Amino acid sequence: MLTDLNAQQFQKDGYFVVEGVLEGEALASIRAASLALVDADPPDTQRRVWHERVLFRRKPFRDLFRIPRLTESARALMGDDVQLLALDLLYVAAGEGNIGWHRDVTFVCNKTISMNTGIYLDDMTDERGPLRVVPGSHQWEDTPLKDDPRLANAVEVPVKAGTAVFFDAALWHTGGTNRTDRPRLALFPYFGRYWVKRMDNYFTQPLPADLLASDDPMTRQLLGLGLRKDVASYHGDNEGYNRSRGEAGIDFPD
Ligand SMILES: O=C(O)CCC(=O)C(=O)O
Repeated sequence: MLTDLNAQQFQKDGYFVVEGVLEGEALASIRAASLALVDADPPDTQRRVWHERVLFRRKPFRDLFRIPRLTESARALMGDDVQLLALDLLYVAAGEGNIGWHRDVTFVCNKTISMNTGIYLDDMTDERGPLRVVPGSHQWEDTPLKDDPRLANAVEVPVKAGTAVFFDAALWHTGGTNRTDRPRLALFPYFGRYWVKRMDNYFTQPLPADLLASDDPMTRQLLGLGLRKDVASYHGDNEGYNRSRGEAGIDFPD
């Protein structure tokens, strides 16, 4: 799927585009489930984000784990011990937008330790306000200010529906204004190395039973439930070593 060259490009520019991550039935059912959430909201909502607890209660979002083009791309760009740290759905109403230039984490490393992903549910025409990024800015120490001259280097990423834009979480970016008369919808799976954990119990408690009981090794790793065989994280620990330090029945199933 992705090559070492692609990964090098990602490290250099701070972002990488993968087309066709959501297609056909997968795209249609995620769009429908997203629009149902929008419809349940007050009609004057201008912008809203739903997090993974809400989304994982709906099957089309749980099925994301069955899309190798997403999970394998994330693995290739982030590392073998990739984990899903969050999943957001973003809605921007017709006529609304521009969140302003920002980065998602404010510290900078010489390797990516967490990465956001915009999967756009509609064609990102100029009117719909595509993502804009400043290539290479993930290596800069400072956060973007409105009048920074380096913003002149920004590029637009006008992708087709179902395309994923993976970006280092420190990359300077902004979403454009939605100048259409339709919602602007995007999913944001946020990935990190396996040893970068959330501070709360986001995944284990609210996780739907079928995800918690999944025996698919990649799904379990992405949910932080266990590393795949022969994958090491942190200072080289594999799942066997992690378990040898824990207690069966409490830290992992018997
Ligand atoms: O709307 C987009 O394309 C980017 C959104 C974003 O950066 C954010 O919500 O933090």
